[in-house]
Amino acid sequence: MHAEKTSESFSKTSLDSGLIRHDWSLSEIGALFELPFNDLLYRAHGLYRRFFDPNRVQVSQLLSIKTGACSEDCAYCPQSARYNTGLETESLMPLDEVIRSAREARSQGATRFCMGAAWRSPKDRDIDHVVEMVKGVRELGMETCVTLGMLSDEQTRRLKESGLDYYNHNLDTSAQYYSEIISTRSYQDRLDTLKRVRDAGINVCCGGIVGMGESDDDRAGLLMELANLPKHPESVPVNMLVQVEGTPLDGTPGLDPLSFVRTIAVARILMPASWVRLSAGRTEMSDEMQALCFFVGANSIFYGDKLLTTDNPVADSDRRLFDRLGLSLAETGH
Ligand code: SAM
Ligand code: DTB
Ligand code: SF4
Repeated sequence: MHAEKTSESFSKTSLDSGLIRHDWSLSEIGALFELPFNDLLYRAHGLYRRFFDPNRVQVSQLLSIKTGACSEDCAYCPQSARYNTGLETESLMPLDEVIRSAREARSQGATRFCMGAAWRSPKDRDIDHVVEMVKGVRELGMETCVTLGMLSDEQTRRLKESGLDYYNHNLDTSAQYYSEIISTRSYQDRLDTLKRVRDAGINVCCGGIVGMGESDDDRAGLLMELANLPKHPESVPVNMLVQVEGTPLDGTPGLDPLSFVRTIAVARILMPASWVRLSAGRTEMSDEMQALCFFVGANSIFYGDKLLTTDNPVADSDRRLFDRLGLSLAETGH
């Protein structure tokens, strides 16, 4: 697969600023979710075409640079020290291993390398190491993203200075449902970190997880929070819960695949110029379901056989899927 810059004519000149709104109400979003399926698909796809080439998908690769033993209690997460998931913990990965992994990801077609650490928040000396990783990956000509938990002003400034392109920090769910999932940090803590990242001039990658037993209103509420941020996140990862044995959410009844497709479609309508990523959970999705997600506006995926600690479709099967759907690789050009 061959990466090409997304054409300006798709991403900029046809941009109709009236379609970029930050004042969505829950009832308006609820009404979108309740549209007849075909009407929703038609609306999302039409808007998608105004902002993007619908046949190009951006590809990011993840690497866990510090694994497990996390102090937080996120009920979905295999890396929390509170749950017995059998995960092997690993301390911060040496720089040369990170660079080797990024080089390998680049050779497979990934254009962005996302490094994740199982921290509540990094220590200042951790940032020294992450800065070196960001610089090294950038030297390979890849976009960089890190997800390290909550940041202080000074840490955010240092990451910006290192040349970091994106910071991933998810809201995870609606403000209402949040306390069912996490008790060790608040929704406001997350919004504060997002504001720091935005104010520092780093691109924001922010989304959430569905399939955690939340209601339709909660999915609408999550998308409302994202769309009503002062600026839409440049990247919006929509994760389907990966159920991991030992976590409190293991055994949660699965979400109807068509409700997942609806969530992607509504995300596309609310944030028409953002890159919407079909993120965790693809190993449980059929090719047909993923094809529908690409149709309604998903235009980014995680590539490679591992997410952070759980499985992802192998690169070969994604290449076959892209070929069958006539999709090719895009770069975001932010
Ligand atoms: N520890 C940092 C934090 O929480 O901000 C960064 C890493 S954390 C693993 C990054 C994100 O991965 C979480 O916010 C969550 O949205 C997602 N995630 C974690 N476990 C998941 C799971 N089992 N299924 C789907 N998404 C998951
Ligand atoms: C995001 O929204 N999803 C990614 C990335 N951002 C860091 C993480 C998914 C993790 C899935 C569970 C695991 O592999 O540990
Ligand atoms: Fe820790 Fe992040 Fe997992 Fe929460 S999501 S337990 S903060 S690694």
